Amino acid sequence: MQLGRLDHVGIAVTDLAAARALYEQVLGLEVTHEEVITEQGVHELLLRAGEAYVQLVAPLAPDSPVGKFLAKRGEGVHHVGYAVPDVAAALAELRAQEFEVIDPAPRVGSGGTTIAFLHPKSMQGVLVELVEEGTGHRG
Ligand code: V0V
Ligand code: CO
Repeated sequence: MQLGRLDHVGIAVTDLAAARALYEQVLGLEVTHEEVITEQGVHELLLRAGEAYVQLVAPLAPDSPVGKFLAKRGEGVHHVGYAVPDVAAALAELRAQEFEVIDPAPRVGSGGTTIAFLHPKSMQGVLVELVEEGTGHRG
């Protein structure tokens, strides 16, 4: 597995506007991208923090991954995303090691990225996302 830089930290929030105000006004970060990603059940905001992003994710429905997380654990760090050059290759490598992944095949993520998730139960309690840069723009 060839991991690149830390791409983003995903933070689960109930109120996207309140979270945005906090990150903009208190931490001074700037929103560079906003998207509703129906397939993942999230409304997200990306804020640039140096070479990485903070990804604020609010659930589109209570039975979505972030909706369930909020109900069980409340607001907080939800996942960590790492850049990889090739998500499909990384998944094939993990499969060869019989490592538990959530997504058997890559999915479409924020700003046209290609993504896949590794299960928190196999990653010592942390949901890990692999992110391959796409042709889209995240700011
Ligand atoms: C759940 N658990 C977590 C967790 N979510 N542990 C650490 N971090 C998380 N984020 C724990 C939960 O506390 C339970 O532990 C156990 O896993 C089973 O949870 P559950 O509530 O029954 O939920 P499941 O099993 O239905 O689903 C959990 C998984 C699901 C992780 C499989 O959330 C998933 O598929 N996530 C990947 C997709 C996703 O999160 N999308 C939103 C971000 P106990 O109680 O058994 O101990 S989208 C995104 O980031 C995008 C688009 C992007 O960056 O581009
Ligand atoms: Co993410």
